Amino acid sequence: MSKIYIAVSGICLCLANLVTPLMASNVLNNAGCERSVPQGEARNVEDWITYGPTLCSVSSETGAEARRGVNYFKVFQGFNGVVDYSGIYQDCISGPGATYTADGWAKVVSSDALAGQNAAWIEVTFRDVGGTMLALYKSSVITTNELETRSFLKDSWVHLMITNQNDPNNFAITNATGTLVAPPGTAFVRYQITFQGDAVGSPGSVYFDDLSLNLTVADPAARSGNWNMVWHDEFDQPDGSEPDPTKWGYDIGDNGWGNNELQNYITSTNCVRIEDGKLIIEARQEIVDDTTNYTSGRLLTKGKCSWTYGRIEARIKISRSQGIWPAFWLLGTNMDSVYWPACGEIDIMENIGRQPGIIHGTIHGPGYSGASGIGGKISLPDESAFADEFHIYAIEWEPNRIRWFMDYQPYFTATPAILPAGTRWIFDRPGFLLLNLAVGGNWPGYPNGKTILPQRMLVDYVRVYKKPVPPEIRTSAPLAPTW
Ligand SMILES: [Ca+2]
Ligand SMILES: [Ca+2]
Repeated sequence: MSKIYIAVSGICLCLANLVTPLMASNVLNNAGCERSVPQGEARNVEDWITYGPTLCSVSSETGAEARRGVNYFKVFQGFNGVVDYSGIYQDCISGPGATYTADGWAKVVSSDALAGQNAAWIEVTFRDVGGTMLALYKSSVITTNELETRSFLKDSWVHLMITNQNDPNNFAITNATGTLVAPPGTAFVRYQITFQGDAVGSPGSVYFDDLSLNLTVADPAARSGNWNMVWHDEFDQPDGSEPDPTKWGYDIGDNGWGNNELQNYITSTNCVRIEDGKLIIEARQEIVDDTTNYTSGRLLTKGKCSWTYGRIEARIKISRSQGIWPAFWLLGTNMDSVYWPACGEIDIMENIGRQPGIIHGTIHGPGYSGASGIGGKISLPDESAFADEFHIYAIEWEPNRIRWFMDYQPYFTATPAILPAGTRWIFDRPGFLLLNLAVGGNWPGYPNGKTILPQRMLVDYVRVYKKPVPPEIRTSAPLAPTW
């Protein structure tokens, strides 16, 4: 590369101030209804799709009634004189063989208790790429009879387990199980809250909070469903090889890359090589004539491969130590004409050595770059170091939305709505991938007496997926009745 450009990453301006703990592999977004939804704003529940009669039937509420946090979902009927259904749902990519457990919490308050023939439940359905239901699991159904017999207590949160498997053709319960299995043909899984309103407009509402759909299977192929893998590198060349030159080029040099970094990026297999089916990027320290020099590697797909939208993931075992800065990220392909940050930057994974238990995901663009980048972060449940194990770092990038995942756990969502006033969403054009291991820099700080070198970042694979086309499952899948 002859052109020097500013590569960057800055401290996240974290919208979620707290590190998201990985408590379980809950694949739902906004599962506790906590994120930025104005009170009572019907049919606008972040990350959830609302359905039902046009009369307000789903809302996000704020108040002491919440089981956890300050917000919860409130669902009620459409009062339109016919039996109708309202609620919320969320679709998550899945694939045959994936298994889940699912549950949620519900509450009926005496002051607005379910009446008449109204009923509510939670269900999980596995669907093919066209939205057709292949398997159906439901919780017990909350009815007025259940309330009267006190099998469902009023005025307290009740745990609803999704354990009744139903025949998807006639909705009859076939068996009870805690394990929800995606059948052959599954493209996505839908977690849905349903309120069945009767034909006479009976009153009553049900609150929901702390919803979960927990992925329990370990097979990555099942998790990615039938998304089409459009590009990948498994790094399975012989030990000591350079990475595939048709996929990767090198950035080289010691110019500091705009962050006052210390390393000199080189092409030597000392710093970049294949070993045991992994890409190794190694940061090394060399002392020559009392001068400390650092060498490392920086790979990029610039000029070779680029993508707009899709799921982009890598399985990485990161480095550790003060002053070391591993990154897996994207830059816009128009960087040489519009420059950074106008080209846009999506940091899929960054870690700085002094925070061994925190991973950052961030976007940078005009008006929100460097230290003002917008992002989120996640830690492991026991706050152990990410360098201890391989983890899967991914984004799912769609028009007007990017979501970050660590081991399939979503932890941050960026949309145009969260950008600073007057700035633009620029993530609608192609980007190329970068993998690098920096030494020093404004954000991570610099190696000190505790820094251990060499350090390595091991990359088992990088994979890029596109959603099946058609259909776009979020918009075109019909809401199949399941009652
Ligand atoms: Ca909540
Ligand atoms: Ca591999």
